[in-house]
Amino acid sequence: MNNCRVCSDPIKPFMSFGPMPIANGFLKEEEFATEYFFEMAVAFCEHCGSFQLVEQPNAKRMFHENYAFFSSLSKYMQAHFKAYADNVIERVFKGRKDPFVVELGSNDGIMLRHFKDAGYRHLGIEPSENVADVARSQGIETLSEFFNLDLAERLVAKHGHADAVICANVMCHIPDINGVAAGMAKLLKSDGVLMFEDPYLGDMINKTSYDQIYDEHVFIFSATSVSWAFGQHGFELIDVLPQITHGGSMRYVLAKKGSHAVSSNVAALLEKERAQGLHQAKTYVQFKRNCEASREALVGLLDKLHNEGKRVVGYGATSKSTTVLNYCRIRPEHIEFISDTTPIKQGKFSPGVHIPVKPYADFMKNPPDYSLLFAWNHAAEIFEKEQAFKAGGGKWITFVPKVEIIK
Ligand code: JHZ
Ligand code: SAH
Ligand code: ZN
Repeated sequence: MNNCRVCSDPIKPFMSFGPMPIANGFLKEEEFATEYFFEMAVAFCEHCGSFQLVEQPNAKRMFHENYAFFSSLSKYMQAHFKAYADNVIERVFKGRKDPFVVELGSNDGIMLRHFKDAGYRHLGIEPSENVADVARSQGIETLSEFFNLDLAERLVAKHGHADAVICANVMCHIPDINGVAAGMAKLLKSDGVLMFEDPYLGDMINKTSYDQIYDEHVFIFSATSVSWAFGQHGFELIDVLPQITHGGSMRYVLAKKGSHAVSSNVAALLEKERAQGLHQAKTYVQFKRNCEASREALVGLLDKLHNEGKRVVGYGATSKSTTVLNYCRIRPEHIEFISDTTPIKQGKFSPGVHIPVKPYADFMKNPPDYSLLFAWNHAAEIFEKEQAFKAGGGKWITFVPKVEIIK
């Protein structure tokens, strides 16, 4: 029996994606034999509305000195995090004397650099040493530790309380959400603000974007579940701001109960989630069916192209692609290689199914007939860059919201 990480009620999985490797565990041939797998099953808690993995691998297996995801590789995400930093400065810092901001999962400093450049007191908490080193080399204050209640207490003793705690694509990675929320309550000033954004459950359900589910994403949040989880620790949701990043995200703004005015956006979103049925088990039964249909369509298309002798290459060795490749059991005969701009992924093999990952230059040199867009969340940026591929007769395949060859 498993219990909900938020409210402790018993939970049971409604679906399993099968054995999964570490999503960012790109590996060498000699490491194939000892590759780690876990059973990737998901559950929905009807009591508090949280969507979560049943089992998550240990954090140190995922986040370490060879972490493969570097935030700053997307130009669009750079612009997004400049706007996020501006939003924090405008909303929280105005009228405060010498404000202090802490960011969890600050990675290579993509957001924190704007606070540093503007001369604000800042601190990044980033356990993956290699990405943290990139930030440190640019003068961005960064501590390589996992955030938890104990660290929150040490931070207060050393730096005092924070005016703002911010994160993006981090909160949904941490299994001990009650420890983190208690840590936030310790770390923030009584009128401090917590802002975080993560892939949004409503979008994942609408788009059947099941590839948001992988080892790192222990939760897929909704306003309902965030409000429940943080409500237990004296917080209330004071605003919600939808984002288009990562295929549909939500930025949650929280503060200690009664300290800030609550926007009408909150009640409106909670109502919208009920109307969408995010609180009902039957929504997830349908989601499972949609995932199965998506898998069948993608495998059918790749088999057909393979039989026709077409060359297919994957675009973007994303974390998400690990779920798609392993759940659909896609093999190297379907996809020649995956093109990716991240040096640490290149020359290695994709987790589980072992498709070679090659530098972007290889895609340019010998463009395939079809390119399977694993980085579909970056489609606008990629299509702008790849006009020559299309002009030369190349075709894009996507699988979100449905499997299709893009006309
Ligand atoms: P991208 C990661 O997810 C992991 P991933 C993590 N769990 C999370 O939540 C989000 O990030 C924030 C490459 N690329 O952003 C670079 C190109 O090759 O979709 C990356 O390897 N060419 C923390 O891994 C990958 O694609 C390009 O033009 O799913 C993109 O990964 C562009 C734009 C990207 O995140
Ligand atoms: N915020 C960036 C990076 C997201 S990647 C962006 O949106 O692009 C997720 C990051 O969270 C990783 O760099 C990982 O090392 C970090 N992380 C994981 N667990 C953490 C924890 N308990 N505390 C702080 N950071 C954590
Ligand atoms: Zn629960």
